[in-house]
Amino acid sequence: MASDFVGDDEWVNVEMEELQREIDESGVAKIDEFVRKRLQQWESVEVNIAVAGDSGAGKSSFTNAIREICDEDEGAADVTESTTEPTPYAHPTNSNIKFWDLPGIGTPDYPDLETYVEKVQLEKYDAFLILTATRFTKNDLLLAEKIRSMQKSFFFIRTKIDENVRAEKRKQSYDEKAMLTKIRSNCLKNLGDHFSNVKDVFLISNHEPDKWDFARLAQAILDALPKYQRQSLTLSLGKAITRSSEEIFQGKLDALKGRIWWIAAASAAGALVPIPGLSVGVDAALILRELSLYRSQLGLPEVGSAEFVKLHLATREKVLQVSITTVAQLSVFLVSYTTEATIEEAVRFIPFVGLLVASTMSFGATYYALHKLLEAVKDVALLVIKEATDKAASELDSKMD
Ligand SMILES: Nc1nc2c(ncn2[C@@H]2O[C@H](COP(=O)(O)OP(=O)(O)O)[C@@H](O)[C@H]2O)c(=O)[nH]1
Ligand SMILES: [Mg+2]
Repeated sequence: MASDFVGDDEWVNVEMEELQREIDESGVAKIDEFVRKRLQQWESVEVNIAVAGDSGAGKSSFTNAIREICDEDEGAADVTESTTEPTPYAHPTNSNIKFWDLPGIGTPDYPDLETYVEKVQLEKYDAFLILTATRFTKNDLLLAEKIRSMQKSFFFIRTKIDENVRAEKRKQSYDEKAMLTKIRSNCLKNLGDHFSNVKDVFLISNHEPDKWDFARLAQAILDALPKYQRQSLTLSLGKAITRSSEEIFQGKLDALKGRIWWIAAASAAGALVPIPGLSVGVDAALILRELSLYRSQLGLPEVGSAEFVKLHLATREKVLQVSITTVAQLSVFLVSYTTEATIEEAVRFIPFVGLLVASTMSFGATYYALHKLLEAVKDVALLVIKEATDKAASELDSKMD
């Protein structure tokens, strides 16, 4: 299915034009280098997310949770002391993605909203998270109004839901869903008439980011960002969040799919490295590097890692099958497929890349190989996720027994 292969049609057209311009300007010779740089571009896109709210709201804990680092780790935000000035916390896998722990409004250095707005420089943030562990304050609302007037995105977040759930569990009439609904509607009441969308309120626990609205929040932040920033944050999110949300998993998959035709173009432009056993040459180094990105992005455990060792034998074997690192292994993997069908898919790119594809076989073969590999890694990743989920469920069951 053609539509399956290209996630974001409109953007592919925009990007193909970008490539065409580059060819017009610099010729074909430098395409390889251009594409390699272009594929790394997401790592240099800056994203600044502001995390606001009173002291004790869970700001530092949130910046740690979303970055998937423990409160005790190096680079973790301190959850024992309050921030006195905006402090950036970079994502461990991408230093251009920063979560800013903002000081509370009403603290000595920031006595009121006016001083706050002046000192904190709201313009520089791409989205705002407003946290509370109890009720949203007047200052929270004023800040949200201010952000809205700047036409930027903001989200209201109620933290420490795990504590509410624990307390509720002690009651005989335990009903988690009803309790969450009540907290949500209390938050809305508390926010007043100006902010009345239920979807804008997120109930989370920073200590259990796989539960409640944490994944929905991560997705909402992504949706609020422009294309390239969204792609950058999507590819920077860690394993736990990716596994806890089908939507984020799919987002990663789409971002990876969107890179394939670029690599096929680079491969076609570069010198061909013939793979033994394949009738056409593809750029094996490019493919292997991309495959390694697929594995890490979709959360496959490294061969030999503690997580890998604990997997079922059959799953381990599947992980091994896609943990290809040499040209010979790649050739064995690909030789079991026939290429014709995908070459047809690739034809739509020919008007653009035709110029540089003296031998179109290389474009088609690379394009095809990467789709097969991504598909294979996806299947294994889903298997690993399912196994992890099943294991967690049975551990919970045995605890309850
Ligand atoms: N149970 C629970 N405790 C939390 C949560 N978020 C933060 N905390 C705790 O609340 C305290 C204040 O959190 P912190 O992140 O430092 O808040 P900040 O002052 O807004 O930066 C710390 O002891 C955290 O461990 C949460 O979602 N659930
Ligand atoms: Mg703090």
